[in-house]
Amino acid sequence: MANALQTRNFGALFKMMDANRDGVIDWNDYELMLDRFSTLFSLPPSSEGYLALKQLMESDFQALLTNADKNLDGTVDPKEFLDYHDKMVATEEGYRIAVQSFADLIIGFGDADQDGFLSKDDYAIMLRALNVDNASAGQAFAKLDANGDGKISAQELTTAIGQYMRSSNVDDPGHWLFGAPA
Ligand SMILES: [Ca+2]
Ligand SMILES: [Ca+2]
Ligand SMILES: [Ca+2]
Repeated sequence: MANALQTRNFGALFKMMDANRDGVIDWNDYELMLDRFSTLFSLPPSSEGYLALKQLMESDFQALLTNADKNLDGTVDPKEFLDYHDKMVATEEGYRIAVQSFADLIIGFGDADQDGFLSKDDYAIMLRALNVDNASAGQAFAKLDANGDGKISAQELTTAIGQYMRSSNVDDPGHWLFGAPA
C-alpha cells in the first residue's frame, strides 16, 4: 500500500504528465511535453536532440502502457497510474529500477548541454516544460543540490527521486523534486 506521501507525489506526477489535462495519460500528452521541451530548449524537429528526446518519450510511453494500462484502452487513468507505481516501488528490485529509469529520463530531458548535471537553468526549464509553477524553482533547486555546488548530480538526483517515490518523512528534500510539494 502506498503511504500518504506516495499517493500525494504520484498524484502530482500524474497531473504533470497529463499535459492536456483531460484526466488520462496517453500519447497526446507525451507529444505535448515533447513540443514544450523542444521549444524551450530550441530543438528543431529534425535535430539529433529532438529525435533522441522523441525516442526517450516513445519508449517511456510504451513502458507505461505495457505496465499500467490494465483495461487496455490505450490510456492510463489516475488509478492505473497509482496502482502501477505502488506495485513497482513495493519490491527492492522494482524500486531500484524505477529510480534509475526515472533518473535517466530526467537527465535525458533536463541536461541540455549533456555534462551529466542539471544546472539551475536546466532545472527551471524542465519545470516549465512540465507546466509546474516556477515560483518555487529556486528553493527546490537548493534543496536538491545537497552539496551546494550549484548543480544537481546524478547521485543527488537519484537520492531525491528515491525519497519522492518512497519516503514517509515529509521533511526529506526529495519531496521538492518538482518544486514545492503539492
Ligand atoms: Ca491527457
Ligand atoms: Ca487504461
Ligand atoms: Ca550538487
